[in-house]
Amino acid sequence: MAAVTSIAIPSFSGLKANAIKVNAIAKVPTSTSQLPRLCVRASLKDVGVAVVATAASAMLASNAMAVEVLLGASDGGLAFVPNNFSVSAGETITFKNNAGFPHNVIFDEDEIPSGVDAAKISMPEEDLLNAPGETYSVTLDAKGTYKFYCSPHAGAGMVGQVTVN
Ligand SMILES: [Cu+2]
Repeated sequence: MAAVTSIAIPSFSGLKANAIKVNAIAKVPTSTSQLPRLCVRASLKDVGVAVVATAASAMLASNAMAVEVLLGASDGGLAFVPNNFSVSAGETITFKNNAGFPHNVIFDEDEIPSGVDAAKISMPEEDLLNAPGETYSVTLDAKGTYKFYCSPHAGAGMVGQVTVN
């Protein structure tokens, strides 16, 4: 059977026996080829891994300019660990609760470089770090030697010193 049907339509002009041929496709193919599925999920997964890797790198980079001081020695001693260290001006010092808390960090107003406000770099006197892993961070900009202590344990020798270069 022919796939194409020709229909002759008589012209209405009457003078010429023109015929208009209309070609009609008798059978339209209905089977459309399957479109290939794109691996969108796989692509997104790769991008996600890349983003996580970038964030991890950024964290490592920022940690390079920071010093961590433990509040309370792991053996239970009431001390800053380390209790005498140096940092660069603008470097972040993070005091982290480790053992024997509550602790706090108070800079001695008579033992810091002149012009530095002890209240601005110390924790508020009434505040204490009570929970494990709790932190207090401070950044010192003026070069010199700073002495600090923990109010509850200063009498037990929980004092420290930092030199800003
Ligand atoms: Cu303490």
